Amino acid sequence: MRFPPYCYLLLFRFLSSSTAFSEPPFSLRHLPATVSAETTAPSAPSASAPLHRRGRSRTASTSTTSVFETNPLKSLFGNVASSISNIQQMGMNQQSSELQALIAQVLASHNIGSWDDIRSALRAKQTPEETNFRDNLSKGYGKASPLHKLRLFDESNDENDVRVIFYRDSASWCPYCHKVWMALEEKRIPYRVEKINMRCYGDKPASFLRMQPSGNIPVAIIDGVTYNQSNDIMYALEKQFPDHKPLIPNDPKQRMKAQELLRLERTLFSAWMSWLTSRDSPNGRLRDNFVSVLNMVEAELSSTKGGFFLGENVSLVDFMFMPFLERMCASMLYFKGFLMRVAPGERTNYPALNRWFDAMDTLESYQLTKSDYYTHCWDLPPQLGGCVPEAGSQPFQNAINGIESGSWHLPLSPNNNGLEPDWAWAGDEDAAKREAVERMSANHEAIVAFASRGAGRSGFPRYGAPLADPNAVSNESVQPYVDAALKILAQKMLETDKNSVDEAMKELASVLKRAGGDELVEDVALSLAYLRDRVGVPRDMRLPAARQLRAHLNWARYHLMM
Ligand SMILES: N[C@@H](CCC(=O)N[C@@H](CS)C(=O)NCC(=O)O)C(=O)O
Ligand SMILES: *[C@@H]1O[C@H](CO)[C@@H](O)[C@H](O)[C@H]1NC(C)=O
Ligand SMILES: *[C@@H]1O[C@H](CO)[C@@H](O)[C@H](O)[C@H]1NC(C)=O
Ligand SMILES: *[C@@H]1O[C@H](CO)[C@@H](O)[C@H](O)[C@H]1NC(C)=O
Ligand SMILES: *[C@@H]1O[C@H](CO)[C@@H](O)[C@H](O)[C@H]1NC(C)=O
Repeated sequence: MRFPPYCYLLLFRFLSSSTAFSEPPFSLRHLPATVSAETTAPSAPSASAPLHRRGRSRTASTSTTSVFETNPLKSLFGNVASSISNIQQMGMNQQSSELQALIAQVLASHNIGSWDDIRSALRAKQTPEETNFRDNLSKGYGKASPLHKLRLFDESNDENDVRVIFYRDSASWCPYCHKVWMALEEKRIPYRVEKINMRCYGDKPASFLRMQPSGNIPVAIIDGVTYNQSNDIMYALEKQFPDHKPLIPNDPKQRMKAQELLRLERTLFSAWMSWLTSRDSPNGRLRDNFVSVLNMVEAELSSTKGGFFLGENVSLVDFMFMPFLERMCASMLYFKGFLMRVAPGERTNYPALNRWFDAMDTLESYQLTKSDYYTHCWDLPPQLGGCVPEAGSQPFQNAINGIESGSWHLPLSPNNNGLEPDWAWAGDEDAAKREAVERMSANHEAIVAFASRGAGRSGFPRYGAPLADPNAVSNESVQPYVDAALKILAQKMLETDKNSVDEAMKELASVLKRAGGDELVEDVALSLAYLRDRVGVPRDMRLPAARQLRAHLNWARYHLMM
């Protein structure tokens, strides 16, 4: 069975939308959405955004909270309590500035300062590599990051050496961009990045459409020549950069083998697509077909010496398989309950495949581009026009969506309870928290405005990706409170004295509740959930940092709503 290229299915579906761009929080570009795990766990990502305020039931109340009454630190800010009753009689502006003064007092009483203070505290804990991150980013140096716009690798290159402009998708969702990105990094070819939206979450600049009328990504301009297909780009890089690490073997026998494996890759792709996008027949024909092709891949990998498809050296074949195998691991588990990659030490029918994943995990070129299951399970359906969940997959969906305890709740369970291996190479828990605080504090204004869409309005027109809503309207009135909650959260991620930070969050809740009732507290909590569901990997941060941030956002919501 032949399938149209991945992503291709929806090509014409969103052609007519045209809207203004929205500001992205973490990266300097768009923040398209991923998902919600909030309301009911949707059995499959649907086009409706689970989390926006319209239709939500609200219970307005200004009653005193018991938390406030029983707060052990009450005396510390007793004057806060007494001033609140007056606030309710004030005009809107005065009310919010009074409230903000009270919140400032809460923060000050727990030694929580400005975002600049948070960055100083972060700096004191960073490793030298972390401290240089932003500086190297602007120069194009250091370990690769999705935030690089210019990539020079190190001082041996300067801007005049750049011969490649690489157009890839803003959200790092597109598998065809993924393989080109890894090849550029593995070969250490200097390049410049232009981020282009996919149709399912935004619009494309006219200048890009003039160059590539189909709108498809990736595109690369190499020495002034435009290449508009991922494979053409990969082969052009091999040809035009002979002094860089070769990804195509010289040996004719190995070349033949590579051709054969690339055909197998397409066969696997088709088997995956067929099953993922349909309900299997009662006799499990689609599953059987997928498993039999996967077994062929397993056999190939178990017959090579060394971790990669062609043996000890990584090649183009590995980079062609990787984007799809990564997406298979995520989607087959989520939609079909079919586990391909296991946690270290677990039994599997695919030991060679698991060794290959481990080998790929050692490559910086892969580490940089690696996504997580959650991001993929919500980025695939809009690209494919839907994926079909099968009976029995619900528990896996819950675990991936962060609903299961320990998946996005503190303390985090290792390897998400065995379903998704941790990224040991990304450092320990504290490193993960520092990464999350670094990304938040570097772009806090945009992040706060973005999160506060959770208490605002959804936009028009809508886009295909669930919760990608570039025209959504942020609720400005909750922004100062969301900002305060995120500062407390950042402090918690850096802090050793956790009790004080927990108290700070409870006191914030009390003050908000006194002044604005349950509705205000709920709006702040909704904003935090909105952000939680839209942390994308690798676009915003790596998986360990994303899990920490998602779990700390849940911690904050818990203390607010308690
Ligand atoms: N055969 C093309 C396929 C590229 C492709 O299908 N790209 C998709 C994204 S994965 C695309 O740009 N779709 C338009 C869009 O989503 O905006 C290649 O290998 O480069
Ligand atoms: C910054 O880049 C230089 C040059 O590549 C490198 O020596 C240094 O380790 C990098 N620092 C970080 C934080 O990556
Ligand atoms: C790529 O460019 C060629 C030549 O300009 C054009 O014919 C083709 O339609 C383009 N392909 C895509 C996918 O845009
Ligand atoms: C792997 O790459 C190294 C370094 O480029 C090379 O010396 C070696 O011969 C390669 N191995 C194989 C099996 O091609
Ligand atoms: C913004 O949030 C405030 C505070 O909760 C709420 O009263 C108001 O209705 C919200 N505005 C919009 C446009 O949703």
